[in-house]
Formats: sequence, C-alpha cells, structure tokens
Amino acid sequence: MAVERSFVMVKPDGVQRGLVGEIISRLERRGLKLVAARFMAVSRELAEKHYEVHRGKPFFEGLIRFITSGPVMAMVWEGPNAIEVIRSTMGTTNPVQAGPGTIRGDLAVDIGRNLVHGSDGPDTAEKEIALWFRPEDIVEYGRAADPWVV
Ligand code: RTP
Ligand code: MG
Repeated sequence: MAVERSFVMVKPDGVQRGLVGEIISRLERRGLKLVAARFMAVSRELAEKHYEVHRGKPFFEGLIRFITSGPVMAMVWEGPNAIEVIRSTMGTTNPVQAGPGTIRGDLAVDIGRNLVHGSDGPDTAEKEIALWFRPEDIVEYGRAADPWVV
C-alpha cells in the first residue's frame, strides 16, 4: 500500500456555497490527513498552468473564468492510495453520473460547477502540488489516528 499525496481544491462554487467544511470533513472522515492548506484567490496565470492539458478544448475559457471567479481552498492531502481514494470520494467529473455518497453525487448537478478538484494520477499530483505549494508549506506530522486507519 503506497502512501500518496494529492492536490485537492475546493473550487469557487464550493466556497460560495459554504461547503468548504463539508468537503474537508468528508476527506478527514475517510481517514486522509491534511498536510497543507491555503485559502486564496487564483490568478489567470496559475489557473491556465493548472488546467494546461485542457487548453484548446471548448470548455477551457469558461473553466478558467470559473476557477478565477472567487477564492478557492487549495490543499494537499496524504494517505494510503490517496489519489484514487480522493477521486472516488469526489465522484465522477460529471455530477449527473456521480454516485450517491460521493461529494459530487450528493452536492452537485452540473459538470461546470462540480465543487472540487483532485489530482488524477501520481505524475499530475506531483506537478500540481509543486505548482500550488512551496515544499516548506507541506507539514509532516504523525496523528494519533494513523495506526487506527491503516
Ligand atoms: P478536475 O480536473 O477539475 O478535478 O476535474 P476532473 O479531473 O474530474 O475533470 P477534467 O477532465 O480534468 O476536467 C476539468 C474540469 O473541466 C470542466 N469540464 N467541463 N464538457 C464540459 O463542459 C467539461 N468537461 C470538463 C469540469 O469542471 C472539470 O472538473
Ligand atoms: Mg482533472
């Protein structure tokens, strides 16, 4: 079992709807550990770098406008298989297909307003963490709960 880190962001819709705590709570209750967090406005430059793979797609411009439209909660979460665990906790990209019990399946209905981002693989996780955080912003610590989770 690999301990991984993933970049997670509560998107502007999640902040505006008052769901930051709900989303953090679901990840905490799953057993994952928060190791970095930054509540921040997103510049166009940062947004374009983050979503570089989508440049040229029809939804790119709208996506950049959306993600820069208000503050986000940027975080790094750690845990066994954290990347896949977070993706499954979030639910599918389009909330219409997301299963009940997932963040998107319970709390969202629109693909362009799907509340949360989580890295989709180890390479993107590493890139995204380096894009949003400095190495010294990531806190290494043990928790009393750790041996009870794994
Ligand atoms: P994210 O990167 O935001 O975590 O979402 P994801 O991996 O589940 O989905 P991805 O394919 O990376 O798409 C990034 C975001 O772009 C918006 N999108 N809109 N057809 C569309 O209108 C469309 N497709 C994607 C979504 O908000 C998606 O989260
Ligand atoms: Mg993605």
